[in-house]
Amino acid sequence: MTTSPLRVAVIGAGFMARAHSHAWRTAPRFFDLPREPQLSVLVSRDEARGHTAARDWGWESWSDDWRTVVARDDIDVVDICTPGDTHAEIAIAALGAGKHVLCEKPLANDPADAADMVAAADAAARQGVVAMCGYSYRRTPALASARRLIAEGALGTIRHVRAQYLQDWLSDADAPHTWRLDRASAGSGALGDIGAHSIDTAQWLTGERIVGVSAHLRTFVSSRPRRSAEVGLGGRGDLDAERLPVDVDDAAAFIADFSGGALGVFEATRMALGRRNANRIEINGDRGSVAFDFERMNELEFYSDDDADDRRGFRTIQATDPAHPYADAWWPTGHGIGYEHTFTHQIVDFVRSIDGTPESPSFADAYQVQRVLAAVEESAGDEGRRTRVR
Ligand code: SOE
Repeated sequence: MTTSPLRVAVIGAGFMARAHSHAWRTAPRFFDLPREPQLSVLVSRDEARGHTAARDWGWESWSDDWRTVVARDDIDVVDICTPGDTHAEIAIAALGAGKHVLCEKPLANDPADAADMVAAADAAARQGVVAMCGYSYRRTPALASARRLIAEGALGTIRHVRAQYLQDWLSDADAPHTWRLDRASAGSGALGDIGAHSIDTAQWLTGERIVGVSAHLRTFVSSRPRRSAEVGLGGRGDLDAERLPVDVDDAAAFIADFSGGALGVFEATRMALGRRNANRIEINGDRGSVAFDFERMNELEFYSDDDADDRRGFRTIQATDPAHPYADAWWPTGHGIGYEHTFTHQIVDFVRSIDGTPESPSFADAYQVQRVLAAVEESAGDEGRRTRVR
């Protein structure tokens, strides 16, 4: 085992780069890692932002040129936290230069780019290089436990998958425009931004693939004020500012056929007032059910039909118990973890995959999600016609 530090470059200086920066710093402090991450360089096109982000988030240096950085001999990992339209170019260059790559979701903006990324990852894998996609919710202890229950057969044959990802940061028609509302940058709207998480989670939990969909997409607000300052999600734009067109979906709804015969119902929206980050999934089998809501991320609801007649009912499993994946590294039972911990767990798994544990989700797994997203768009463009995932 090598003990040399893992020299990391993060590309981006937004919300996700911040979450990843925190995770890179925290992971080695709470988990045993085969290699110690070194926060070498943060890359941002914006000088002021790059400087500040690098300083505040603990990076040794800042650069405005990702091409130079991914070619450097003293960088081992490239962590891509930029909008989707840049993922393929950066990832393919980094993998070609022999760097391990962690890439934010969705993998790309369309299946063609994602396929090119899979090819680059396959070629790099032959040299021992790892490529992983950042579907961070897989690292929620309660969901990882749900997966274990399903794999053990506790739910029996899966019949229903009911997934909703509900946010409300775009409910205000004057919330400012962002790259997440621009098709060229983001690929799609709620569908690719948050629906992609639900698709990944559902396929990963059940071990089944979505093979067909019937979908509707809706855009409720077709223009928004240009943002005057860098804000987080939502807020209110300047009403005197120029309005920019929104060319992505605000909401997506689709029915899905799973490879094992299960029936899925999916909904993704950033306009469900009062639902801030309700990433929910319920799965029903012929022996039991699980239900999860990220707004109560430390709990998992479980129903078992094997229970005695007078005990039947959903029980709430406390996923903070050390028996759950990742949980033993943190606080005493009941003390809870939050959103940022999922990213810390993602870094732990990524670093361990560099040391030989198979990466998950691989670029190939993320490509499958991309194909489902494409099928949803195709179906919605054809009035919801049932469409095969190709
Ligand atoms: C915005 O909808 C967003 O930041 C997503 O892009 C993330 O993937 C999700 O984790 C939280 O919400």
